[in-house]
Amino acid sequence: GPVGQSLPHESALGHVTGRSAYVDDLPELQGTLHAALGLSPVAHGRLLGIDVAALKAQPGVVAVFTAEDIPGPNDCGPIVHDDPILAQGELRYLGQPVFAVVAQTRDAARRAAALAAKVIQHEPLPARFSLREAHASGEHVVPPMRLARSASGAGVASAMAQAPHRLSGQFSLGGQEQFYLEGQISYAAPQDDGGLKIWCSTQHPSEMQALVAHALAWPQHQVQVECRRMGGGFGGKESQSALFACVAGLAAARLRRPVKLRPDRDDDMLITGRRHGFEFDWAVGFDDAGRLLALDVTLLGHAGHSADLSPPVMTRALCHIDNAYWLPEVSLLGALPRTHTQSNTAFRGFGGPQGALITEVIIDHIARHLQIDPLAVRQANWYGQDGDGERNTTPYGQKVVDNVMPALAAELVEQARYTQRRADIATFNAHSPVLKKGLALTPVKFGISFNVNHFNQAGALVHVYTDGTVLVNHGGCEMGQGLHTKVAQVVAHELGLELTQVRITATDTSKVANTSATAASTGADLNGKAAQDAARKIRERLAALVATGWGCAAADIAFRQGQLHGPRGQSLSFKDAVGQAYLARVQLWADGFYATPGLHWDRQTLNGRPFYYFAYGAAVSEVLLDTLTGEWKLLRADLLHDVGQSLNPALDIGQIEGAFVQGMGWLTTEELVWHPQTGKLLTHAPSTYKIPTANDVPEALHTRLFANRNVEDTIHRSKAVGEPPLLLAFSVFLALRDAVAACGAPGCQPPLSAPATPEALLRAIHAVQA
Ligand code: MTE
Ligand code: LUZ
Ligand code: MOS
Repeated sequence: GPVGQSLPHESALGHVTGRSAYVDDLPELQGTLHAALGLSPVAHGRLLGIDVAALKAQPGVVAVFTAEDIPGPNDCGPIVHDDPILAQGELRYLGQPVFAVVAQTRDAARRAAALAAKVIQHEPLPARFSLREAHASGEHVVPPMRLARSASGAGVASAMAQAPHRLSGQFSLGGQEQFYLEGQISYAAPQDDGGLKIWCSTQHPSEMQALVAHALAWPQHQVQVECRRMGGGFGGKESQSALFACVAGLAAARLRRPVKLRPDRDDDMLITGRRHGFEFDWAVGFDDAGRLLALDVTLLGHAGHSADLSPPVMTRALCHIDNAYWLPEVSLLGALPRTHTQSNTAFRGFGGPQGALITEVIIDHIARHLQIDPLAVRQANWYGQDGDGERNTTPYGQKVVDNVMPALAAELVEQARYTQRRADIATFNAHSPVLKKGLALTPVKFGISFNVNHFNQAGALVHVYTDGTVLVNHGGCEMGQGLHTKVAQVVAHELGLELTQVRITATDTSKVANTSATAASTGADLNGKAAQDAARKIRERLAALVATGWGCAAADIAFRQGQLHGPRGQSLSFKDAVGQAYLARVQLWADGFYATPGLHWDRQTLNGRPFYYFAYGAAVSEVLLDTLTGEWKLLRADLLHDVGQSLNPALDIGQIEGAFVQGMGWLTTEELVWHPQTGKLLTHAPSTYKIPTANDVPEALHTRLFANRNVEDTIHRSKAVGEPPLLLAFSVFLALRDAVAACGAPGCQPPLSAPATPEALLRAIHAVQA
């Protein structure tokens, strides 16, 4: 059957021919108006008034909306309700939407909105941009969180004091812009019965429905949200599509005209948040083999002006500090300082990459201090196997029951010829004063499930028509990752059909209700199971009907290659079975539901089983660094990643390679710069913010799937793939640190922060050469 095959993405042809329609490609309804947002010109201020009359006098302007025009609560925040749709009373960051202009054309709306600095009357207030300063003054979006565990019972301080070696330091890690190719967009159209339909580029249609209804003070059943596909989300459309949906919805409802809101790239980047940058203070105690005896880390995550998803992001960071390692004594403080900047949000990995990276950086310090290969330190610290007593319990109390990390890493060491290349690089560096090479192997262990328990549910609808063709609708959103293809494969498999017999339709709140965000990499796990549940109901009904005729048990009927097969060689086409079922008045459509079993989580103590299972991986990267310019090249990368039993190897390899390159961008070229006085984000376009391009993909990129099968009963024993491989890019960052270290004396510690831009690399090179 189609499950496990490398079938093409359902929209592959549409994507390459340009036929795939995104929201802005939909034919515009007659009378469509266009909205644009007027943005705060200051990072912090008292909002005294808006010269609405001046805006209304601009050519083409039809209406202007401010916070006062919102009938319901002025809030589009996902968890803590502290996110105004339009500024009210206070200006909280430079770029915050303050008013919306609706005009005959997008150009007219944008020209009027560009008068923001002139029409917004305000009194400036002192602004805060520094994470450390905000933390020191106790300004947090939610109270700090603590996670501590002491296997000995004596506590981290005592383990630290007794450790044979100690190191401590600070580490600074930048944020990252999602840079979805299709920007934020919402198109809202009033319906004849007083309802509203919104086409929205979002990972979370149900949340958009709820928040628009909330802002309009309407019942939810009056708002319908649809998303056929996104041109990328990467977490940026999990919560932050809401402001655009609410403004378009408000304008359409008030004007009774269709209204489209599509900010341009610069405004999108000035308005929305991104991956949290972090600052770390760390201290570690270890033995002669580099075993981690005590770890104490303070994590400051850059929340920005509001909470948004920062609390669960920090929770995931704290729950990934361990990465693949047994940490007997650990004490963590996670704080989310509030600053006058964009509110940071979900981005592929959701805090997990930030938490795991600090431990990998600490391990690199330990190895250089002891002058042993960092790989040996990693190997000395792997979690144990099931049955190894406490050595496989995470700091948050979950058991690691399927630790394939040692075996996976060993396989990669062989495949990448790590040991040989380590020796070759040492020889190369000894004879090359200007060009230096670096090598690193880093592991990934990533927990799969939303760490907010109730989000781990999904629903689906499967319709079988009288000609035997199948239409599927489910709660997950397609953002390029191939979710619809995987769900269609699952349904085709259950019914014994070819993939071409199964179509998937747009995600739509009027079909499947109360869905979760397509996020936390759980799309196929959750919606695949829900769709399987629905397809099985139909299969069982068909089997029961046909079994009666054949005088056999329903369970003895197999669905294969478009046929139903009986135990005595009988067969009937799926289409004919469906025809008979219709005439016999058997229901040919069904709903399906799934809730991940076995999860429990105590949000106060940060203890429990937040994850259904773990996904594993490892990467080896080799870089060549020009120590005079700080320029470098990734020469070769070997990726070995665990997707369990793959639903679709081609899609999974695409996700692994895409995530690796995206992670490499985060840690090397993508640098966010805010003006130190005004707080204006200066890097708000591709001209100043450098994402990776095809040229950055190494010529030698070897990606393999680790032969494994999920120990948990996931959909066809597969594992989630969306986020975990982003962490494979740690190997690039640490290979660069390795190359810089080759410029100094043995045991030197390059002071390399992330992103490792050429400037940062040069600074680190000069520091170790001094
Ligand atoms: N792949 C593409 N092409 N585009 C995206 O926006 N988002 C990533 C990942 N892969 C993304 C992607 C993120 S952040 C997540 S959480 C998962 O896809 C979500 O989809 P899934 O749960 O179906 O894997
Ligand atoms: N938790 C999580 C979440 O682990 N991943 C997510 O994407 C998420 N989103 C919202 C709330 N909790
Ligand atoms: Mo992905 S950050 O969970 O949308």
